[in-house]
Amino acid sequence: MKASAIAPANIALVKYWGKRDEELILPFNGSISVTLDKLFAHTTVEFDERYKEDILILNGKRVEQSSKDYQEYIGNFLRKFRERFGKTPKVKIESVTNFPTGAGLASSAAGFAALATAINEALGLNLDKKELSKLARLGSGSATRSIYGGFVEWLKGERNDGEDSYAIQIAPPEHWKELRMILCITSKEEKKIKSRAGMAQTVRTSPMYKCWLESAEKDLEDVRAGILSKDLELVGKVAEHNCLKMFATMLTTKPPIIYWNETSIRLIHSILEWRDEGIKCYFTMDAGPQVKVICLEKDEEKIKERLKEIEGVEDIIVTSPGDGAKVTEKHLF
Ligand code: 2P0
Repeated sequence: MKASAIAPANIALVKYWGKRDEELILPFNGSISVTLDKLFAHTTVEFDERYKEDILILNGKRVEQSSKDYQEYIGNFLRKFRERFGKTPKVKIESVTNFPTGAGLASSAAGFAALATAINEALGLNLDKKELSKLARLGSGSATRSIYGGFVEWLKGERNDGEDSYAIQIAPPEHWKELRMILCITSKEEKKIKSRAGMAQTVRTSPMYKCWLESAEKDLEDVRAGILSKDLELVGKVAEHNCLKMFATMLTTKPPIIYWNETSIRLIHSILEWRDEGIKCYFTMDAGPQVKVICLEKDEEKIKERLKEIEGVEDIIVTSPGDGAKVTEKHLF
């Protein structure tokens, strides 16, 4: 009852921000993302009677069951998993990521997509991708989308039991392989407010939240169409506006949530200036200070060179659309 999986991070073009059900992790609005080809979580699970308790080791460090992080994420997920699929022996989970966690780079998306995929294999559950995406969703909303490669939509669903809230693939990675998402790392520190708490606070207190929901369907429609017709301008403009609308809701919560740092702002201004010069580039950001530049392969080098010049940029990672979660024979223990 041991298996391993590798799953990618994803970056949303139309964001998920706000839950209609916190237990089942059901969103108020649908979202669309690109699965990345360079950021991964690699996870091994083993269910065995010899373990006296569930064990989690994240990037080489034991996460104690008594910690808030454990209880809110893994503990909660394992409880929901066992309620749904029945009692199992205790499990040892070891996971490593090849990028900083908790800094707005979709580590929970990659982590829970890898965990769901590894559990499915270890226990021989034979879940198809749709069911796997629902299982990953019970761990973290954005993980729903990392099951698939390429361009992915998480359908919000209408039902209270969440059975119609899962991911579908809009197009495989090969459909638009020239698309680039350049990740500009402006800080590797863990953020102070996790997405989970941030979005709950937003739903509760931001007067802008209802505006956010009003335009979600239109943004989804435009980005879906833009992906299918490979229209960078349409996808870029709508993604950028969608991101800024999400930040408008964050900034207007009580107390305010401000994920940006000075380098984030510097990058935003630069990208807007470069666009005025005629370079086709757009930005998006998530619950953290990193800025992601959306562009095409032909402009990648030019933009990368300019990004290197910006004060405060610690690292630049160029990503393309990549594959979804998959089982691997390589075990971590
Ligand atoms: C997204 N984010 O669509 C949005 C944009 C952050 C900003 O999904 O509570 O870690 O585990 O469901 O998935 C981050 O939220 O939150 C996220 P939970 P999650 O990518």
